[in-house]
This record gives sequence, structure tokens and C-alpha cells, in this order.
Amino acid sequence: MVVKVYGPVRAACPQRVIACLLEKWVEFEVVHVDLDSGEHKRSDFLLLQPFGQVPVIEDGDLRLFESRAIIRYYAAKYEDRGDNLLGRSLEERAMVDQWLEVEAHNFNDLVYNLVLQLVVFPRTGRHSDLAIVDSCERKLEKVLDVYEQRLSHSAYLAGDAFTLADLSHLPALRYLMDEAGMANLVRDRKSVSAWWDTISSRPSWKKLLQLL
Ligand SMILES: N[C@@H](CCC(=O)N[C@@H](CS)C(=O)NCC(=O)O)C(=O)O
Repeated sequence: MVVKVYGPVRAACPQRVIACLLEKWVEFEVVHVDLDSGEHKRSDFLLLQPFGQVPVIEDGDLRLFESRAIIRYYAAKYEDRGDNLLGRSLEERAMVDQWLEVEAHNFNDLVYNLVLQLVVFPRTGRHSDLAIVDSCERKLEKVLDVYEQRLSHSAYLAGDAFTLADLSHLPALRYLMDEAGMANLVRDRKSVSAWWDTISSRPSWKKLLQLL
């Protein structure tokens, strides 16, 4: 059974899911949803995702939205296929969950707003608000300082192995560095920079980049 992933491959949240499917060698097909024309707000798509956002997956009878719920599902379903991405002990799993929560609640919104202001608005003819850019950048610097401290004595966020906590950061970090022109936020921090080089060298991530 081929998993259907609804969403444009270029959007960060579907990329989180696709990166996980590639890690676990799960066969999938992407069903393109055109965000620019508002396809995700139409009534037929709202039947799949009532909040009008991507991604959604369909896997047999299972339909699921929320990218982090989806990656948790596949990491558990295929726990022993490829690398274990969840942590093996209760304590390791708690640590993975902790950093997944940090990604979702401390990191993601700041990058999302920076990308909106610096990439999406210029592309769609809207003006960027430089006060928002400045405020998000300052807040993100502080968040990444915490990451730097953590990664200066831990190879990965949740410990000594690559997990969902790292994977979940890949799409937004790529946007920040390659599209929003803010690679310095990563490169100015030695351990964060080394971590990015390691996690973005995963074969799964390289395969995803080929889909872009
Ligand atoms: N918490 C949701 C967020 C989904 C989300 O924000 N998706 C974006 C693309 S990365 C989207 O659909 N944006 C269009 C919109 O919100 O109207 C998830 O992780 O799946």
C-alpha cells in the first residue's frame, strides 16, 4: 500500500513527513496541493484536513494530519526498520519528546515568521515587516544559543543518536539558511553548525532535496 502525502513538496511541514518516510523506506506518493491558489481552503480539502493546512496522509483506512503526529506514527510503526528514531528506553523517549516539543513551541514559529516575511511575502508581492523580522531574529538567536549549549556536549539533540527531534528541524533550518539568507544564525554557532552538517548529510534528506 503506497502512502499518499498531500501537500506541495516545497512546504516545510510536508517535508517533515517525507523525510521520515524516506528514513523508514516507506513507499509514498505526493498529491500536490496548490497553496498559492488556495486549494487547501476548498471544501473538498477541508474534508481531509479541517484546518485547511498541509500535510495530510492517507495510509489504507488511516487518515492523519499534524506533521509531528504523523512522524511519530511512522517512527513507531517501523521502529525496527532503519535507525530507531524514537529512543529505546523510556528516558530516551522522553528526551526525544522534550526536544520535539522545543522544536514545535520554541523554534518553529520564529523561523516560520522569518520565512513568511523574507521569502513568501516578497514572492507574492507583499511588503515585509522589518520590525517583525528583527524581533524574530533576536528571539531565535536566544533559542539557538540554548541549542549551542546542548550540542556542545551532545552529538544530537536527544543524545548520541539521530532521532525525530533532529529530523523535525531539517525543513525549517533549510528554509532559514538557503532561502531566507540567514545561514549565519547557524554558522556562527560551532556546535549547531556541525550538527546541521551531520543531519543534513543523511541520505534520506539528500533524497528529499532531489524532489524539490
Ligand atoms: N501544525 C501543523 C502545521 C501545518 C502548517 O502550518 N502547514 C503549512 C505549510 S508548512 C500550511 O498549510 N500553510 C498554509 C496555511 O496555513 O494556510 C503541522 O505540523 O502539520
